[in-house]
Amino acid sequence: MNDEIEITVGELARRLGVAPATLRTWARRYGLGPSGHEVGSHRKYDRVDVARIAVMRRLVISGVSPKEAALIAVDADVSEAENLPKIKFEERSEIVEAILKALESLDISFVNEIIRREILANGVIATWVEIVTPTLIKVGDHWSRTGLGVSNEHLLTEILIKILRELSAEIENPVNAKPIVLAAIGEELHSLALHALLAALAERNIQAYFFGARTPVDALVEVVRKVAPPVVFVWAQLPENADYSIAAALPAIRPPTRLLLGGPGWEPSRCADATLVGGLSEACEIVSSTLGVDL
Ligand code: B12
Repeated sequence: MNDEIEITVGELARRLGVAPATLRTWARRYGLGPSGHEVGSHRKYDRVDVARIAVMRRLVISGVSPKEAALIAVDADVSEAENLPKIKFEERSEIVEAILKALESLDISFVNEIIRREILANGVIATWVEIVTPTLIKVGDHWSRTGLGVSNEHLLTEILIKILRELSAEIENPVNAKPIVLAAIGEELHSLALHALLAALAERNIQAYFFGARTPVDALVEVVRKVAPPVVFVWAQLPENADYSIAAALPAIRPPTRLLLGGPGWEPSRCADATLVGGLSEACEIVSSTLGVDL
């Protein structure tokens, strides 16, 4: 850690997304003020001050009263990141709100920490369904209502991809001899649900080839010919990307490749030649049962 930092109340306010007036109140009321050099009539915040204010802010974001948060922040051992007080949430919706607020103030490490902690405690599926999906939907709704917040969408995407990728990095003894295939079809750039599926399958030791965004039907046909995967899972977030030609295009092989479709882009009435999957948990169950693996 850099011990040399010294910043003004204005800089700290910008960095943490807290109003300068709030920082002054925290200093006056709770003794969480700057203790660095005096510049003119103002002191600057040093590294320890900044770390304490960050602890205070995160606790307040997560619903702890300012008074209680200040008591914890003043006493916190801020010498190492792992010593920082752990934030407890009462409700899942509080976590979603905390993530949204943290994104607003670009507190990437906090978003990272919450999501990783949830996955560790409750697994990929519960975290994706109860925390990540509602957060993504809120971020998307905010953008479509106001035209703002695209940066939050990008930030959250990058954080999620990094976490989910790490979880699916290495599978030592996969239960399936042949990996399954995961792809987003046509011009589809939305691939997060596929990353979630890859990580949830990895938790179950199921291995997959990840083709990600904008995979053409021809490429999937070629892959099926080459490796005969037991399952091909195809994601379409947007209706214009749902390419229904995929069902007829996949080569008939023995044993057959099972085609699973996921995402709101698919129109159920046009998916008779495949299995349309409604959620992450269901996707894992169908993949497992197709592979003959008990969950
Ligand atoms: C992140 C994001 C992006 C990122 C994608 C990054 C990436 N690598 O994936 C970026 C910034 C690239 C992006 C781009 C665009 N986006 Co966008 N994006 C989103 C956002 C916020 C999350 C997408 C996501 O991952 N959704 C997956 C889950 C969380 O959401 P869901 O599919 O609705 O979930 C339901 C089911 O699918 C199911 N489910 C959830 N998870 C899983 C997992 C599995 C395995 C299964 C089977 C089911 C399942 O449960 C949910 C409840 O029913 C959504 C908001 C939203 N509501 O989804 C907008 C959203 C999808 N985007 C939208 C738009 C318009 C765009 C752009 C066209 C914007 C533009 N003008 O450029 C482009 C299109 C790019 C393209 N050609 O594909 C709109 C689509 C509106 C529509 N229906 O047509 C949305 C809905 C935002 C909004 N509210 O308007 N986007």
